[in-house]
Amino acid sequence: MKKKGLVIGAAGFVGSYLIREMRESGMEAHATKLPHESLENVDAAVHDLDIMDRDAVTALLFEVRPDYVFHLAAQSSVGLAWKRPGLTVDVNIKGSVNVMDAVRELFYKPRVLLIGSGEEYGHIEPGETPIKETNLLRPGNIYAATKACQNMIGNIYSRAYDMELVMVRAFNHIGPGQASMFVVSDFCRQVAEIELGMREPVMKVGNLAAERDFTDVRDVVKAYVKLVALGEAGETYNVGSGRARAIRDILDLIISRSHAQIRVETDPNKLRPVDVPIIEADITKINRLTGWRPEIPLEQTVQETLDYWHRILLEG
Ligand code: A2R
Ligand code: GDD
Repeated sequence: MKKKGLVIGAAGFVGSYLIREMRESGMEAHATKLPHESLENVDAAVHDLDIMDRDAVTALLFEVRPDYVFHLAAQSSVGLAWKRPGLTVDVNIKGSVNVMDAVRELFYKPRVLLIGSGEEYGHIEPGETPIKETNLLRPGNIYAATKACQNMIGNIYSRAYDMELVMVRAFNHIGPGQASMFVVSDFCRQVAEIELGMREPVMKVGNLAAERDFTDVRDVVKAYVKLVALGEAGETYNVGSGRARAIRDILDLIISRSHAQIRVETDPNKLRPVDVPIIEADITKINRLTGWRPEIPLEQTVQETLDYWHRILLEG
């Protein structure tokens, strides 16, 4: 029998990629979006849902009765979390608890994937990279703290109520369609704007010394589909590439794809009050369980993201 999967928060970056992967793996797909969002051209039944409305989450779960739930809905920007801490806490903690409570009330036990972040590890001591799931969490920003909290509550619910909750710590994921508030999409958009004569040949950047672990979103959603079926209840799995890259090297790679003469300037607005120096995943745990490892090279993702911005900007 076909498994039924429900993606909560599907109108963001990851959602439509995940729906495609679910369909390819033979799942029936349901997806939610906020009422003001649009989610078109996806092969899924689409429902409106605000996870802050606890009763609405319960009603939808009773209506859809999914075998698998992918909980993506979040305030997902580290940068925005500094400016909107209350909103970030509400959506990422209270909203997630609403989802867990609604699942708990069901008359059966769906398997649920809670998407957290590599940012949960925060400050990493020398010798702790690549970082394992068992490492101490020292979140260094508000977004990271909310995701660490979701992870801890997920762990508690899973054991206390014998629920099938599986936690993910996703490291930076990138690809065509990502909002330009995230670094790779931001840099690619700026280069495309320069090439199309829409801005001066000057790129505005933030902290180039940070090192982050980047994975193509299409690889990330493959990991999610494997983990929702195979992940052990109450366990946490890193999803990343296993290799950190300096943001400066990413910038150089993106600029090297352009013929334009580009100058780079630091924009103080893009610097964060605190920016963890390095985040790099150890992906042994997920690899041992599922055989997953990422396949798409960074160079390909960067090129496709540049092409994406050219297309979007030309379409106006
Ligand atoms: O904030 P918006 O308007 O972009 O909507 C986001 C949505 N969302 C909500 N959905 C239901 N009820 C809410 N109260 C609520 N607040 C926000 O969740 C957006 O459409 C979606 C999350 O998508 P993105 O922000 O594009 O995140 P992405 O990159 O798809 O990442 C998926 C997950 C998130 O949990 C991240 O924190 C994690 O992976 O890295
Ligand atoms: N956005 C942005 N813009 N970041 C910049 C820039 C810039 O111009 N210049 C340097 N950076 C640095 C940031 O300071 C940070 O160290 C790094 O690039 C990555 O920033 P983002 O792409 O904004 O992502 P993030 O790491 O803060 O968060 C993303 O990854 C997390 C997983 O590690 C998001 O997708 C989160 O939702 C996700 O959990």
